[in-house]
Amino acid sequence: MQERMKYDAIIIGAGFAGLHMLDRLRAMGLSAKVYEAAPDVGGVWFWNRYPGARCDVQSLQYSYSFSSELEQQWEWTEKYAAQPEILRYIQHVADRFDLRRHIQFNTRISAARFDEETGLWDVVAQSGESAQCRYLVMASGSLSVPRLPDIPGIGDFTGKIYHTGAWPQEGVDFSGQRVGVIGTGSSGIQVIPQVAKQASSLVVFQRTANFSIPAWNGPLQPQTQQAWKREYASHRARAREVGTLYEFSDKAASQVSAQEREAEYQRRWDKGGVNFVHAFNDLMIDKASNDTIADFVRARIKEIVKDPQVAQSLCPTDHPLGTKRICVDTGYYETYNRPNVRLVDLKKTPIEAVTASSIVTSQQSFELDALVCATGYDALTGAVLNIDIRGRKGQLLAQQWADGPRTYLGIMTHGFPNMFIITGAGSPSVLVNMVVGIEHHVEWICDCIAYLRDRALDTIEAGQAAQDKWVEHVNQAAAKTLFPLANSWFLGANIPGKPRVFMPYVAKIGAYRKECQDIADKGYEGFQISRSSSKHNQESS
Ligand code: N01
Repeated sequence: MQERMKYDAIIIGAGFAGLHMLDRLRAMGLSAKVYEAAPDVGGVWFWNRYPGARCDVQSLQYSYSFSSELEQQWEWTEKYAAQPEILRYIQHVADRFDLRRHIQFNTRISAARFDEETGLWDVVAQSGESAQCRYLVMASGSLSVPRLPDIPGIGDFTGKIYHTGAWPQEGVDFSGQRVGVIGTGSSGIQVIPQVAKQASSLVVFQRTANFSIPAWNGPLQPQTQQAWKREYASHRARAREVGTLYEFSDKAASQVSAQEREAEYQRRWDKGGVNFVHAFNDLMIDKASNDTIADFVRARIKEIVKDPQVAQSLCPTDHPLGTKRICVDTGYYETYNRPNVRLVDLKKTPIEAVTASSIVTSQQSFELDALVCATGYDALTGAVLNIDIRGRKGQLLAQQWADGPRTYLGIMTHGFPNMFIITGAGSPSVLVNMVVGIEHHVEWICDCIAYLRDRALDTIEAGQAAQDKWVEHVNQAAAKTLFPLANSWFLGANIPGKPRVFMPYVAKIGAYRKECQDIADKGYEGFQISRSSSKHNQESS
C-alpha cells in the first residue's frame, strides 16, 4: 500500500485565499499542499465565466498587497476588471511565486478527520486518496457552492441549463436562441444585459427586485493607474482599516435637508459603484434614512425603463437598500427597453413548473432553448459543510453547526483543533473587500502557527466560552443594523431549511483586525492551546 503523504499544512481551495496561504506557509518553511477541485487556480474566478462577470471593487483595490513588485508591475486595463483579467492575474500570481507544484488540481476533498492520538488531520479526496497534516486550512470560498432552483420538473428540461457559478469553460453562444434567466442578484444583473445582446429572445424571471447602481466602467487611464501606484502604500494601509476606499460620510441623512440628500445621491450615482451606499452614515441603521436613498434609486429606475409597468416591477420594495448585497451594473435597467427582452414578475405570476421545453408560470408558458440560473450559492457555510469534517471525539461539524455556524473570530471553531477557516462566518468576510479580508486572515493564521511552533505547542482551538461570547457579539452587531430585515443569503434565507442566522460580522475591518490582534497579543486569549501530553487551557473566563 502506498504510504500516505504527510504535510505540515493542507489547504483546501486554490483561489485568492488558498494561493496566498500557500505562499506564506512555504515562506515560513512549512510543507504545504493545496487541493483544488477545479483544473486550474482561480476559485470563484475560475468558475464564474458567464458573460458580463466582473468585480464590483475597483481593480487597483481588488488585488494582493503582499508584494510591492507585483502591485507595481501588474497593469489593470479597466476600472472594474472582467473575469478573464482577474483569472489571468491569479494565474500570474501562481506562476510568479512558483505555487503550482504544490497544488493538486481536479481533486475534490470529501472528508477530514482529526485524530486525537496523533494530533493530525486525515484528509480524504473523493477519489479515495488521502493525506495527513497538522494544520487544515479551509480556503474553500464564501460563494462557491452554486445552488440550482428546486422547481418541479426542472430535471425534464431538454434544453441546456447553466448556472452562472459553474459556467462552461468553452463559453456559450446564445445566438438565435430563446433564453430564460432565473435570478436577479449580482450575477443575474451582470449576465442579463449580455445575453440580451445575443439571444433572439430573453425572458427574465424575477422573484425579488434588487437595487442596482451603474458602474460607469471604462478603461483605466494610465495616469490614474500610475498615480494610484505611487501612493499604493498609503492606500493599502487605509484599506486595512476600511476594506475598500470609498468616500465614507460622517453625516446622517436624517440631519440634512432633502435637497442636500438628493444632491449627494445624484453626485454618487453619477460616479457609480458601491460608493453610492456610503452617501450618509445612518443608511444601514435608520429605516427612514434608508427610504430616502431607496426612493432615489426607484425614481432612477422609472426614468430609465420606458414601460411603466415593467419599471414598477423592477422597483425593489421588500427590503431596505443595501440589506441584500447591492448590485453594480452596466446597462441593466436599460436592457428592459429592448424589444427582445421580457420581464416576468414572479411575485405576480409565480413559476409553477418546468417542462421539457418551457417554464410555466401561473399565467403563461414560455418556450425556451436554454435556461440560465443566476440563483446564487449556499453561502459562507456551504463549502465547509459539504466536506464530512469530524473533530474531537468524532463530532461532525455539520451537527455542531446545525443551528447556524459557531466560530471564534470567524477563524476557528470549538472541537476542531488546528482547523482554520479563511473569511468564514463570524468574520467581516463578504461585507468587505474580500482580498483585504483574506490577507488579514492569512497573516493572523501564520502568526498563530509561528506562535505554536516557537513554543513547541501542538494544537490550538476555539474555547467554548470565548466562542459563545463571539457568536453573541456577532449577532448583536447585526441586530443594530437593518440587515436582518431582508431575506438575504447573508442570513441563509435563500436555502430552504438553512438556519436563519446573520453569518458575516458587521464591523469595519480595522476594528475587527484590532480585536483579532488584541486576542493574539494576550497569548491567544479564549483559545485552548495544548502540547500533545499536557493541555494548557488558556480560555478566558
Ligand atoms: O446570487 P444571489 P448571485 N425562483 O443569491 C433568485 C457575489 N457576486 O449569484 O432574492 C426564482 O444574490 C433570487 O431571488 P430571491 C455578491 O456578493 C459578486 O447573484 O431569493 N428566483 C435572487 O434574485 C453576490 O451578492 C459579483 O427572491 C430564484 C437570485 O436568484 C453574491 O455573489 C458578481 C430562485 C440569486 O441571487 C451572490 O450573487 C456576482 C427560484 N427558485 C456575484 N432561487 C460582483 O462582484 C433563487 N432565485 C459584481
